[in-house]
Amino acid sequence: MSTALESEQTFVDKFPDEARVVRAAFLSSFFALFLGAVFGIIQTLHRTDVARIIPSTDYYTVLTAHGVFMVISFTIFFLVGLFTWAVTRSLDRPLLNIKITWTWYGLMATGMTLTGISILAGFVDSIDMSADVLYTFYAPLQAHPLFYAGLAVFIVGTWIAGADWFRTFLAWRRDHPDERIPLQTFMVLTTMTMWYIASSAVAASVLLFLLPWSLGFIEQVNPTLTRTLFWFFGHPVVYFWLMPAYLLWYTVLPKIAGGRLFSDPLARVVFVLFVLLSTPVGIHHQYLDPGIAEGFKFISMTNTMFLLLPSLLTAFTVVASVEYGARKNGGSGLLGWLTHLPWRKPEFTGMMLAGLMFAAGGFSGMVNAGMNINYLIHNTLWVPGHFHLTVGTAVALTMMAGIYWLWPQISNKPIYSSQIGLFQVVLWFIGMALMSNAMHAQGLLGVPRRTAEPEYSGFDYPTMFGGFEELNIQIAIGGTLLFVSTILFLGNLALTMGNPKVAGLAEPLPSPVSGAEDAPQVLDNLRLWVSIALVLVVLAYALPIAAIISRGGLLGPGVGT
Ligand code: HAS
Ligand code: CU
Repeated sequence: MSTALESEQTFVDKFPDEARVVRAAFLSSFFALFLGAVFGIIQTLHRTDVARIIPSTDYYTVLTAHGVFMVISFTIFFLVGLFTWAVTRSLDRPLLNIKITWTWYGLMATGMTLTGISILAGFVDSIDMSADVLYTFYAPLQAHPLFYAGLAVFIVGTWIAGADWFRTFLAWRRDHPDERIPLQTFMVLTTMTMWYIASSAVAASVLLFLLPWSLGFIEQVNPTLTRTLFWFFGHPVVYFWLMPAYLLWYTVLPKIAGGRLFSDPLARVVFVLFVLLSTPVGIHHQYLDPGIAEGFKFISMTNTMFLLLPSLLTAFTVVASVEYGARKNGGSGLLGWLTHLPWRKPEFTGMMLAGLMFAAGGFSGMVNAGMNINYLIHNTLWVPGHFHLTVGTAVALTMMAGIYWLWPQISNKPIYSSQIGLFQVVLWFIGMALMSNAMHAQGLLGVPRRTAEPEYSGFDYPTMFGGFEELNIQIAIGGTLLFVSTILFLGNLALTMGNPKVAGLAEPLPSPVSGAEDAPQVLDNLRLWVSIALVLVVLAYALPIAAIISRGGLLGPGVGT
């Protein structure tokens, strides 16, 4: 029997052991965010020639550290924390064995520490170790073996985390044979399914090629093959970052808006579409690679265009759910309902601004995905412009905003200051609007990405509005605002942790307007979706990979053919 008292319990009241893991994962995530932000500000001021505190020879070390700490460490530690919360909360039962839970957390933390050390050692000339391979780490760039070994340990940690959640789900299933999979657990299981498929390729690339090559066991590798295996993983990984944000948009944002999720079935459809379509599209990062036939690139483009669908459905469902809340609270009119929303709450405004920016990021993604226009923007600063809207805002800002709602649930401590929180999320939005817009614009001017010295003084009218140098100023100001915003976020969280515990913070999540009972049973048939996903992967990748190996050899030209 669920009593009123129970619904007044927070997550930490009910599941103190799990809450500890969730907090540890979030804190690891935010430690990485801090490091990533420090390297971010160094880099933005260096590239725009505002302040050069590192020699340009260290630029790639900074860029690698920024990328790896942000998109591998910050995002994925947040994900495992959030998913642990979501599975436990929605199944309403503890994880099977908390020791296993701590084991995967420990593996992830150890792996990331090793990888982090190998990168940071690049700054110390007296140590013969470096890993300036950028967060994409494919050949021909080569890192110290510790970099790959750390990554491998980290990924194994995420695999065990997935197994932990699946096992807990199966135990729940035995007790509830006829019930629908609770929505949050459904989201976790589908996302992890995608992750297993995607990360198998990068694991193969690291264990079979990159690590043995870096250890000197094999002399060379086939760079096109390691690039292709990377992008097999490299596209779906962006949805691995995005799905925690979607989970919050679907299941928490409607509650904060004072409403309910509009449609549970539609949410399930979206996550199933991601399982099916996330992987057979990776070649859209390789439109300019020689060695892959145009036809395969065309197939990848077609799949990518279909892959827009789940995000477009998300835009509809999430906005509809928020509108439902606003209208329930007295909002009316075509747009008048927008004034009946809790804009003073940082968790609400942060997620909404993140969504708004994702609409822009989605559009630049559509540009990227077109084979012909891709030639215009590939390897220019447009691409970092794109991903600072997607992972850098849709994901990062949603995660920060989510913490303003989640942290009290997992610690019984109220947020230190909602005002600072509100200021912080708005500052992020302004900083990113400046930085990312200017990056897109510079990309169109032909400014390359991944270079320390983008000196384009040869441009006509370099200082005019929209010219190279003026855009540099926008990037530098934007980057600085983002750094300040991050520090405000971390400071607010640290002060929150110092707050005394209080009672009465519980915020139970409401059920959807259209619930799981309206969703066709087949949506919960994970076996079916995995099988179809695997067939699609084979169709998209078997021939291109076979062609790459038959032309270039398993271990590069002249070897292994
Ligand atoms: Fe991307 C490159 C195509 C989404 C991240 N992408 C990158 C790279 C990264 C990245 C990191 O086709 C660089 C990799 C590198 O280092 O080389 N991307 C796409 C497409 C999508 C897309 C088609 N990307 C993402 C997401 C990312 C991400 C998500 C991270 C999380 N991307 C590409 C391509 C390249 C690429 C090419 C290669 C470029 C090159 O040449 O190198 C789609 O998934 C986007 C779909 C999104 C939408 C938007 C829907 C809008 C919503 C908003 C709802 C509004 C709300 C609030 C909730 C269609 C859901 C409303 C607010 C109110 C106030 C009312
Ligand atoms: Cu992609």
